[in-house]
Amino acid sequence: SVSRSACNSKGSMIVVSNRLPFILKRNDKTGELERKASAGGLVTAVAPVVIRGGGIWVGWPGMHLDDPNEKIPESNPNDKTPTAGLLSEKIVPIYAEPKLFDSYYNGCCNGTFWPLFHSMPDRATFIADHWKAYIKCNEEFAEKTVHALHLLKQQKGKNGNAPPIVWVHDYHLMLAANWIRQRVEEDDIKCKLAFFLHIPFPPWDIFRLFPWSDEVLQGILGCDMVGFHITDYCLNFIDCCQRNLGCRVDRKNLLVELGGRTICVRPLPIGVPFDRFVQLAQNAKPVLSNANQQVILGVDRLDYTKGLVHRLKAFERLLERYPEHIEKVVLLQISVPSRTDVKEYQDLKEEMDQLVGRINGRFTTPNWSPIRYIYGCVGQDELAAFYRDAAVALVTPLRDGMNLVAKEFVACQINTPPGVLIVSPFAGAGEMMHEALICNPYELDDAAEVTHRALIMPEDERIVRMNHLRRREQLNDVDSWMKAFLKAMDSLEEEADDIGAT
Ligand code: GDG
Repeated sequence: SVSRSACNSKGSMIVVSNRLPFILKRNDKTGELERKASAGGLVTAVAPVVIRGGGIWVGWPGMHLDDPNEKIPESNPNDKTPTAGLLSEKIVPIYAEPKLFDSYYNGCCNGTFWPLFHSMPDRATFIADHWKAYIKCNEEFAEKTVHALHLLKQQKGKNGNAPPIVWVHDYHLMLAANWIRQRVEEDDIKCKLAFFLHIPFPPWDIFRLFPWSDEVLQGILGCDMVGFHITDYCLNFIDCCQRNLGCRVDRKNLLVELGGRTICVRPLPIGVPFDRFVQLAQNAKPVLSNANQQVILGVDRLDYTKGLVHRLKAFERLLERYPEHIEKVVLLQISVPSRTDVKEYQDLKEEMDQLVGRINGRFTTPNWSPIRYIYGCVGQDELAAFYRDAAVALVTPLRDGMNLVAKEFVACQINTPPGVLIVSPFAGAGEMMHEALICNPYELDDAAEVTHRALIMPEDERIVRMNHLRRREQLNDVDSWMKAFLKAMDSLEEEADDIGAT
C-alpha cells in the first residue's frame, strides 16, 4: 500500500487543481504563449510551499493547448506574484479536447456538482455524457499527476527521500485520487495523498440524488486525508461513506475505513492573507466620497448560491419598513461576472438587472439612488478601500463553503469606528464569526431588520464586535491554514491506528 512511514511535511508538494495558479494567453502579435498572473489568497499561501520544496503544479492553463511539445513560458521578469518563482519545468499542464473539457467543466462540475453540493438539486442536471466526460478528465489529471511524481523522482527534489504530498483540490477532481493511488502502487512510488473540498459537502439525502454517488465517494477515499472547511461537512461526508458504501466510521475521531485503509477526515477552515489586506487598506485612497451616506457593501461572484436576489429584496424591504434610511443609505453591490456561458448564470444576470432597475425606479429621488450596481471586477486596492469605508457588509449567501469576503472585510476594518458584518448561517464563515450579526437570507423581514440594527448600532458595540472578529481572522489567516494542513499530514500515522466502532 502507499507507505506513510517516515513521512513528514518536508516532502515536496504536488498540487493538482482544475486551474493552474496563472493562466496562459497567446500574444496576438508574436504568437508566443505568455503567463497572466492571478493573485488569490489560496495561490498566495500554497505557491511558496510548492516552490520551496521543489514541487510541481498540475492543472488546466485556462486555454486549450494542442501541441504537447510547445514549451510553457517562464514568468514575466516584472511578475511580483507568488507564482513567479514557479519554473516551467515545475508545471504540468492538462491538454483536453475542447468539447470533452466543456462537458466536464460546464456540464458536470458547474451544472451538476456545484448546485447539488450547495443543496440546490432542482438546479442540477444529471446527464450521463457529462459524467463520462468528468471521468475522462479526472483520468487525465490523474495520469498527469503520476507523470509529475515520476518527474519528481528523477529530479530527486530538494527533499531527499521524504515522500511527496499530492494535494488534490475541489469538486472538479473528486475521482482523481483513487486512480493516482492505483498507479503509484503499480509503479512502486511512495506518496501521501490529500484532498480538500472548497465548497460544502451536502447531507446524505441530497448527495444520494447523484446517480453515481458511490463512485464519487470511492474516488475521494483514495486519499489518506480528506479536508473540508467545517466539521458539519466532515460529518456529512462520513455519513455518506457509512450509508452509501457501508464503511466503518468513527464520528468522534473523524475516521473512515475502506478496503483495510483508514482515511482521516479533517476540518481545515481556510483563512485570508490578513496582513496583506491590512496593508492594502492602509494604502488605498478613499473611493466612497459622500460622508453623509452609509454604504452597505456586497461583493460576490454573480452566482445563484450567493443570495443576491434575496439581498436586493431584503434591501427593498428595509427601505419600505425604515424610510428614515432613504437618502442616507446606499447599497453598493459588486457582482463579478462568472460562468457566463452557463444558462443559469445568464438568467441570473437578467433577473438582477431587472430587480436593480425596479428598486431604483421605485425609490430614487433627484439627489439619490438606493442601489449602485457594478457588474464587473474591481482592482484589489479599490476593493480594500470599499471594505475599509463601508458601514455594513452583507455576506448573505444561501449556501457557501466558507466565504472569504466576510474575512477580507474584517481585515480591512482598520478605522474607528468600524463597520458591521452581517453574515448568513449557511456560509462556513457564519459558523465561526460569532460576533457578526447573523441573518437568515430567506427571511426577508428578518434580513431587513438585522440590516437596520447594523446601521444604527452604537459605536462601542461595533468596536467590541469588530475587535474580536479581527483578532480571530488574524490568528487564523491563510498561512495558518497551510500550516494546519501540513500538520494534519504529519500526524497521519498516529491517527490511523485502529478505528473504534461507533
Ligand atoms: C470558493 C467557495 C470558499 C470578488 N470580487 C472581486 C474580487 N473578489 C475576490 C474576493 C474573494 C474571492 O474573490 C471570492 O471568494 P469567496 O470565498 O467569497 O467565493 P468563491 O469564489 O465562491 O470561492 C467559497 C472559497 O472557494 C475558498 O475556499 O470560501 O465558499 O465557494 O477573495 O476578494 N477580487 C477583486 N475584485 C473584485 O471585484 N480583486
